[in-house]
Amino acid sequence: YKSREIERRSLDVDGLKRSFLEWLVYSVGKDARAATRRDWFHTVALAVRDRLVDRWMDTTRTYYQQDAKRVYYLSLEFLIGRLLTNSLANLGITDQCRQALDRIGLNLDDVVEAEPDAALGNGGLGRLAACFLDSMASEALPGYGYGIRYEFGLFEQRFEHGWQVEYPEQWLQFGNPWEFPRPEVLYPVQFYGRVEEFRDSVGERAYRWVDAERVLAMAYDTPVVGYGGDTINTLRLWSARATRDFNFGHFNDGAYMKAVEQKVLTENLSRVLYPNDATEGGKELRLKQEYFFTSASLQDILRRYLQHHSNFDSLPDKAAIQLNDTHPAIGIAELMRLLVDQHGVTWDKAWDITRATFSYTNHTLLPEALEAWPVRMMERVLPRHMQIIYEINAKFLNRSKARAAGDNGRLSRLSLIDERGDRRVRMGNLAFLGSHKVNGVSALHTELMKQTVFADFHAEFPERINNKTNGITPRRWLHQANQPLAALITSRIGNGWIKDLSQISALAEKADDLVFREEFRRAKRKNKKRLAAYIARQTGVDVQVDSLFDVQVKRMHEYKRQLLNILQAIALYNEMRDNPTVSWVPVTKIFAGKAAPSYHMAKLIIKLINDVAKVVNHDPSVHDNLKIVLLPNYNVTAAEIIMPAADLSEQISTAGMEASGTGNMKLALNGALTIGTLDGANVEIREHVGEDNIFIFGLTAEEVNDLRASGGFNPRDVIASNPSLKRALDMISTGVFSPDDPHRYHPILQALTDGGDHFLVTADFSDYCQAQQAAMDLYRDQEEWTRKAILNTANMGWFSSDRTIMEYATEIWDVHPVKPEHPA
Ligand code: 26V
Repeated sequence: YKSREIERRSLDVDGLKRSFLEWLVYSVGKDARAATRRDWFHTVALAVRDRLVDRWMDTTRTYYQQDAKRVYYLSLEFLIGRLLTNSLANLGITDQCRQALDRIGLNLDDVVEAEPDAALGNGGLGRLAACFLDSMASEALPGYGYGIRYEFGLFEQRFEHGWQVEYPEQWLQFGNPWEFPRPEVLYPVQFYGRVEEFRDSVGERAYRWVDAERVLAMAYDTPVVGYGGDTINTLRLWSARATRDFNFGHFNDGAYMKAVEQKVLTENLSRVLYPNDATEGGKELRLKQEYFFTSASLQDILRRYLQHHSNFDSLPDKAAIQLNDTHPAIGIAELMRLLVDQHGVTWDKAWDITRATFSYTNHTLLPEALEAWPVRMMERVLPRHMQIIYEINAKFLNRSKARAAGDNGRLSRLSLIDERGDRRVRMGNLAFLGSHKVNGVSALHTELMKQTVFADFHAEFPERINNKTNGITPRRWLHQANQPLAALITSRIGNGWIKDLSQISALAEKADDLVFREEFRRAKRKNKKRLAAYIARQTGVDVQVDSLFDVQVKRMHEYKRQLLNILQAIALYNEMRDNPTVSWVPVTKIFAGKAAPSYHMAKLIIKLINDVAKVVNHDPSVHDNLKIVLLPNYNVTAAEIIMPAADLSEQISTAGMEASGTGNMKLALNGALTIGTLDGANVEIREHVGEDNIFIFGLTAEEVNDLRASGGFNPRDVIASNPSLKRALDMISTGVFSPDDPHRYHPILQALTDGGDHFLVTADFSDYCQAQQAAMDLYRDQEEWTRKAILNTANMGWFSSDRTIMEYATEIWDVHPVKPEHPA
């Protein structure tokens, strides 16, 4: 028995191999001859999981014993992707595992491919949460992620006749070896009902929420392995369960079937991730999801706190709760409710505790993405919370009245309730008011927060807004995803950069080293070959490995301007056809990204890219000098293949609209040069890599603002004065790319002309084309290009999410590293 226990922890090749064979038989229930690739994945994952458990428990126990201050990252999304490569690399047993599998006649890379991609998020916000989990564990910070265990992650995207079609993403279909169900960690969460007033024991007015419906939240824990494997934190995801009343109630007259039906409906709460990252306003199920996971998480946090404490005075010294956007902002009202209604804390004290505990990150300024729940709905679904929000609002506006000095516009803008039209609760205002710190995710975005959405709040609380520029984990995005480059870097500067990315700056001096450049190119070429094979498999298009890989990968959104990119591609296509004897730099335009299922314009842009690609890719007159591909089903796993292979990184949003971007960081770290606007973190990337090593174009945020304000922009004039733009648009409007339906793109053309071109595609077109030309010209000079690419990689150290997370830890959370203690 004892030796078996040791075997479970063994990290050497023999021990791993024995574990694999044992797991395959006794847990997966297959013999080696019958085992599928998926069986082997489950086998290896379970055996690797064994190697985490002791250290996971040591970590948790140490936090408990030291009563350490914890940080709780509340997020409706965690885009974690696959975990096998990640766990092996962070444990440092990739080679041993590869050899052990080798001895069984298996290839680790094939086994890895059988893991589904955990896509519990839409895009940047969800992936940021996953990078933060990795960084918290790697920095030994006592950090917990809290979210929802969606049964269906972000939809699977396929193209049918060039149109996006959505399919359910059934990532749990074959079981999830990484999660530990905790059927005993169960909290009730209520909805609907009404509020009753009563007198408490000392005769004070008090309230209770009665006649509500109950749902249970059940925990599933996933270990989060830090680099080196010493700290292993927890991601706790909640799943909706019907209460036992449904299971064991007695039923008359066929009520049994009804009850079971009700059970299914209740459990729909955690069924599916909302696939929209802009508007889902007014969807009751979405509000219920938000409250469901927030309430369960807060109950869990208070339970943990109460193990060591008998009152709530020191809650802010023991718990920091970070709101990832406003999605969990209802938590502010919920903590007030728990403290005041359930634990008898006075209102003022509860409010001080709440504000000292919460902080809030804003991720977008897009008005349509700012959550505002109809008061009527909130009253019905969460009646007690609505009351609490009114109370918070009344106290706040009362206090502000003096300072507002008759400026009623200001007061109505500060209000938690938007009184225009149907009344709505402004969740951003609630999050701001209930937090001691509020942050933006890049320097520019934070500045714009102060000037726009939160201008009035900023005047009221000038210390509250601060910046925390986003980052990415170098473990997943360089060490694991780009093994050729990672190995090259380590061969020159050692492996300290994996844990401390600032060390990567030592590469800068290698930029002039011809041998190093050659090896850098070789690594890039290897990655490009891998991507080319992937493209061929996914789309059937053959691309030239030595062409310039020009990459735009991100959600499909008008503000991200995939349209600008495809228009430039059409213009380039025309130039190539007009001048067939010129020796063109071969270009491969690579797009990938999902559109929200209800976002018709974004879906039409997808169809346009596919239509243009079809024409261009089949036109012999461009001699393979231009290929366009739109890869289906962009997700974390696809990104891991794409990022290392890019030469040029497209970050071309309308200035002022992209809060930060994080794909921009992944691409630059992997040695792509950026072509971009001065938007989001592009501004800071330029500062770090140097303006000679980036292609900046277009209107600035200020110019965009002025242009829109003056109303003095006529896209028709711009189009008329730019023949190549006019020609590209004429080709679209005359059906060159859609002969079967020449009017298909009318909505796009309309938006760019009569629609006023809100995203300033036409305004930035000419400058963008010039920047593209500069990039192509530079690409001819492979030495110079490589030099700049190396300088990009070398100067991206600051964009590690380790840096970001330590800034949160010291400037917002006051949370400190805790080294796990391992019993002898
Ligand atoms: C909003 C909504 C609205 C209701 C429906 C569901 C839903 C889901 C997600 C969102 C959040 C959108 C905000 C977002 O993802 N922002 C991105 O955050 C990244 C990390 O900070 C940042 O790099 C991107 O620039 C920003 O667009």
